[in-house]
Amino acid sequence: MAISEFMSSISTLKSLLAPGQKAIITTHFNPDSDAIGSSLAWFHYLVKKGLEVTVVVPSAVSQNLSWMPGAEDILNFENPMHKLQVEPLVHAADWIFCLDFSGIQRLHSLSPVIKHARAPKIVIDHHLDPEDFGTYYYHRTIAASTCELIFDLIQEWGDEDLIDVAMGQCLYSGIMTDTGSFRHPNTTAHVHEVVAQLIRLGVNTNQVHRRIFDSATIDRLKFLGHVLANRLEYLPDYHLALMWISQEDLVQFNSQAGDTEGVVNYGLQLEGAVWSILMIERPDGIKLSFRSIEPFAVNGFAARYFEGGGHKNASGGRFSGGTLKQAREKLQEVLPLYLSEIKQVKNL
Ligand SMILES: [Mn+2]
Repeated sequence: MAISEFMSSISTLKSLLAPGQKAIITTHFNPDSDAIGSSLAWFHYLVKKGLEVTVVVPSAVSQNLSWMPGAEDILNFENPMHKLQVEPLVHAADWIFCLDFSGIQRLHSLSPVIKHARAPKIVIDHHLDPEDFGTYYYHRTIAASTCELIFDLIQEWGDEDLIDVAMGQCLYSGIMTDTGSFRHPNTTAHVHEVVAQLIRLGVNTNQVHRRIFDSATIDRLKFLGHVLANRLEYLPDYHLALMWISQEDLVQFNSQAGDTEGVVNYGLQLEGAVWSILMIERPDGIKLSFRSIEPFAVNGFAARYFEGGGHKNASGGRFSGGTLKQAREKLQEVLPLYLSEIKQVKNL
């Protein structure tokens, strides 16, 4: 599908949305600030348009995002009490909005429920290579965040006046985090223009920043200290910062949802590092995060060797074939294949 087709189909959607209709908004597993921020901003927008809206997430909302207006009503599919409500709601829905993910598998155990629903699905997202599971697409990989897209879409539909401070706080959250607080290469002039409008609207950006980033528990800070002191290694030949976290580490530091968020970025602070990899041992396998600096792309590496993918400079992956040690061995095996590509970056 070409982007132009995505764009034309979404413009017809506005006239089809009507008061009294039922809508579900869903987003990816382990939802981050962009996932929750975009879902809640869109939730408030649709409620203002008179729709009956429910936000459903495949796994828990982390503590530092729970202040967002509307977060208290989000249904978590991993919560047995919530799970019972989800299927009838999805069944009754007129619309299903899929935000901040491009592959249906990112819904994990919620994916069959959404996949088999009869309602048209509207994908609003900025990840690469969207799968063909939606009816309508508002998809731009140039966008730094889905929150930016939500702002653009509301503006395109002429409803900018409906954006209030509560929605602005949600939107700012996702824009701020998905741009790494406005330092990643995806931080375009447009990003700053959108943020300028949110500030004019009255969004207290300093407060949003503190709520999201300065909300660590003592366990989380000690956990971070432990990872940096004992689980970080630099491989100078490959300009690679490598970190790993075992199940034991997670238990020892009482790690909560969201505690490992952003840890991988520390690797890029090393002078000379071109990329950073974090491996986390989860009950269902080894989860990997990849970060890189321009122009080295990690999404191809993640896709080829670790069942993953994502953005050019920020990707995810998994290793389902064994232990943390085996994942490291696999990495050591494939690294030499990338040597010339890595060296090229350093020459620039
Ligand atoms: Mn995002």
